[in-house]
Amino acid sequence: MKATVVCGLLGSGKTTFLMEALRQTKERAVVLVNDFGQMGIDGEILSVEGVPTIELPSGCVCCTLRPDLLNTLSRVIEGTRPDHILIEPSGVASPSGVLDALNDSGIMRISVVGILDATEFLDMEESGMYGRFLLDQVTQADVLLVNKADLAGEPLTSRTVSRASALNPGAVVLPTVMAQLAPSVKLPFGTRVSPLDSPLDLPHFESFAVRLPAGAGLDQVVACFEQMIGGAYGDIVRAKALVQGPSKGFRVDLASGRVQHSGLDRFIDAGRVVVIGRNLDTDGLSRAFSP
Ligand SMILES: Nc1nc2c(ncn2[C@@H]2O[C@H](COP(=O)(O)OP(=O)(O)OP(=O)(O)O)[C@@H](O)[C@H]2O)c(=O)[nH]1
Ligand SMILES: [Mg+2]
Repeated sequence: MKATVVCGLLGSGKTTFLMEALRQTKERAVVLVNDFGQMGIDGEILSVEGVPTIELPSGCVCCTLRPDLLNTLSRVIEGTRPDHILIEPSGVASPSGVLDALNDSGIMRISVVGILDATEFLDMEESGMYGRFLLDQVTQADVLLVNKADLAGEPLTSRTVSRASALNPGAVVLPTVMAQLAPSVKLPFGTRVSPLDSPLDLPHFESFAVRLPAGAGLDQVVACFEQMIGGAYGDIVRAKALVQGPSKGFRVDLASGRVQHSGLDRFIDAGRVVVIGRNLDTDGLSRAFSP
């Protein structure tokens, strides 16, 4: 049995990578996903691919949820015995913390995919805003995807690839669009010793989550997310929603400072919105998404 840990900051493209990887694989796979925020969204998006997906409760798998991660792993290992366990920690988990927890799981073959958002990685590093936490995202990866190359453009993507290679000379570093790896790129699997010598400071964000009222439309959610980019409702770094349209569900994302939406080719269980950031105007958000 082997495990892949897919790391990256909020909205960098972790779920996008998993969807493509799951489409390509013929292995018996199970996904463990740990969304930031009280209402999971990624689990439902991933289950569209027909792969068993287990949502870990809200919290961080590298610290407070460590026992939940280990219990879930042992249930999966003893129960369905898949070939491959793919883990998407939340965008505020430290890869070292997750690897440290995996050390106790008995899984010997582990690969870490790190996803960097090419539109913002260099600015973030220069600002020092995430300190050692950001460095950990880069240095623990076996394969680093410098993602969103289409949005960043060639010069910025190349500079980000160079910087990532300098920070982690042992990693395979590749520019990607939609976190898509060529099938010829094989992930390396090996044992990983615990890299944690001292705990990392994790970024702290607030989150707001709400069920959408029946009849809430895609246009309303998109408009509200657009206002967030303009500074409404607080300092928002990530927002995501599942919205039921007349004949199918839609996902709406605010990431990398832009709003995108796409159809899901199926109905969704319950429309919901999750907003992540600082200084959130929760009253304003409640009003914006009320009937
Ligand atoms: N244009 C563009 N959009 C991308 C790319 N990769 C991902 N996205 C979009 O970015 C948004 C966030 O992608 P996700 O895969 O959900 O990101 P994530 O890291 O799983 O997000 P969290 O789990 O919330 O931290 C979605 O709207 C994706 O379609 C890319 O290479 N180019
Ligand atoms: Mg995700």
